[in-house]
Amino acid sequence: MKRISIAIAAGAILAFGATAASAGTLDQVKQRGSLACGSNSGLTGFGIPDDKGQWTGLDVDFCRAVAAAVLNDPTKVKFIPLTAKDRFTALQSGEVDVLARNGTWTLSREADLGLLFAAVNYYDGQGFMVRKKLNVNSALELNGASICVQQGTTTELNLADYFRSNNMKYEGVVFANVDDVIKAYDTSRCDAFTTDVSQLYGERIKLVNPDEHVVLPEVISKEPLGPAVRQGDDQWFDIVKWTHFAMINAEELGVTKANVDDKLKSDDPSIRRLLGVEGDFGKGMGLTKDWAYHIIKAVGNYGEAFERNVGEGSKLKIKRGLNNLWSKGGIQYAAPVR
Ligand SMILES: N[C@@H](CCC(=O)N[C@@H](CS)C(=O)NCC(=O)O)C(=O)O
Repeated sequence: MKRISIAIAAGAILAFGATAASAGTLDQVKQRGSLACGSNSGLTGFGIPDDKGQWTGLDVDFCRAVAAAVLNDPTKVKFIPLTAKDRFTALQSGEVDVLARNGTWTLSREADLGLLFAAVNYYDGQGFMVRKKLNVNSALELNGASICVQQGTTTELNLADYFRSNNMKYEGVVFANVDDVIKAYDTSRCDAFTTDVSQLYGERIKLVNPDEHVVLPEVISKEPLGPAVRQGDDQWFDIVKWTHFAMINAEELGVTKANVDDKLKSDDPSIRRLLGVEGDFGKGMGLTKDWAYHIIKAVGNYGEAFERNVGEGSKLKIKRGLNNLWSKGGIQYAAPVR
């Protein structure tokens, strides 16, 4: 008898332990009054504070959108700078509620690290940058090259795969810190720099003479970048996922930061549901019915966030490409609000 009750008690503690550690993120965020967002702290277009200490970027805006949905206030976000190496542990340990930091969705990051990627807010792929004066026109001409790469990234692994499958050799010049990678490349300690293509454009700006460098045409991997959460809290997973979907649906329906108030009067049933004029689609997630209205009012739709941070309205001038809506030749597609 005694044994059984000890076993039951232990089971109860385990079950309780699991719940306390993982579930209830929404309540924790509400109680704290702010969202802890794991961010990149130096990546133009995705996550970086400007001269006035104001955080900017596509991932930064994503966290603001989550805060708008949950706390009705996009400013209630604490951005926690995380390097490539320490980002997943910070999410696992509960230091951050969401990790929105140019992270690639992979099987092992979900199944082995106990995480879930909630959406893809930027479809990317890995590329190479070289000095123009090297006269290299293709990554296939890089046999024997030295290549600067950051540790703890998918980049490091894809680099090895690419050279192996093309029967080429390279010398990896590897650093844990991105600034060291950039410095090494900029001072010619390596012939090429490799990372996700969006990041090549973001990092090129930091070089002494950005115009002296060129991004090679090959894209050697799939890098679906998106926000991640811990496993074990389905409600929170839904909130993060539907934040992205709300931004995509808003773009598809022509709802923008500027016209969202007018759209409250729209007769279109899809717009009425999205903005909470008809039905209550926030309730099931523990949110108010106008959760998506707050997102759009705060950061705009996905297209607006893209253009402002990485597209035509930014220094990067990246084309929408794969990140265009599915109805406009891209692959951004959201499930419907109904
Ligand atoms: N998407 C890839 C690469 C992401 C990544 O961390 N890239 C580097 C190179 S630009 C970076 O952001 N470093 C910034 C830092 O560690 O502070 C991944 O998830 O592994």
